[in-house]
Amino acid sequence: MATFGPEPGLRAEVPALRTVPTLTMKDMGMDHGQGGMDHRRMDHSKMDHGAMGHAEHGPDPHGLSVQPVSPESQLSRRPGVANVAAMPVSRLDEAGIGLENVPHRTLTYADLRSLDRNPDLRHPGREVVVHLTSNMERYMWSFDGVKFSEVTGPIVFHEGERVRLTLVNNTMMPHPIHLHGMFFDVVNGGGDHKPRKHTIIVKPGEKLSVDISADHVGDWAFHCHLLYHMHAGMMQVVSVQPEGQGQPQSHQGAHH
Ligand SMILES: [Cu+2]
Repeated sequence: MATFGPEPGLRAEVPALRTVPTLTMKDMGMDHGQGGMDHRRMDHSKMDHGAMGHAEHGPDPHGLSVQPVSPESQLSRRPGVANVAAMPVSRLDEAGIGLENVPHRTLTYADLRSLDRNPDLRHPGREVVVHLTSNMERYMWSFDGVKFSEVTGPIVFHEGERVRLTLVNNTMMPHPIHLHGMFFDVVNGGGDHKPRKHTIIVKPGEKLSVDISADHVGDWAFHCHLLYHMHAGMMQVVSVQPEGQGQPQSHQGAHH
């Protein structure tokens, strides 16, 4: 045992370990019974299209065109995907696994506000959905069930667009997801003072969104910041393509 301190010889009482947390159905994205903001966001009318069909198809309530990088019908067939969360929920108002019943106050992502007004207040023009996927028994980690060494192309953003990135965690671990080069404006109810982050932890069974201003042209690393997961393949390239290249943003909604 070792003690860190500002001078040699200092000793302190070793704090008691927290109780080892037990994961639940909610951590498998199978929450059915709990109330809160999550259920108001569900579209029950589309549930019978199968797992996550409600999230993937057609315009969302804000009129965004939703563009899953990989439809969930393909997801579940991939060997790197042991579980597809049937009912992913927002967990922004939870402190995290193991902190549910601690006696002290805990801060959550829902509590965070930016001190400054957000620089880009546009509503996103489209939504890109990325699934966090795993087969833990085989130590396979990926986005959309495809490890980085096997992806066929980058996730494309267009210069100047405001894009909503929605992350769905189908695994039973929290993942700190990191994008280089641009901020995540966390969609947490903060209005024009959303917290701005480079890395956001997505809890098991959680679905969350961040808005991004794609204002830096180039190829940017996008990966889980647990580096073992990154090395196993939970990594992609976000390619911000210059204006005038590829499909202009204003036309994208027309194809849906
Ligand atoms: Cu990870």
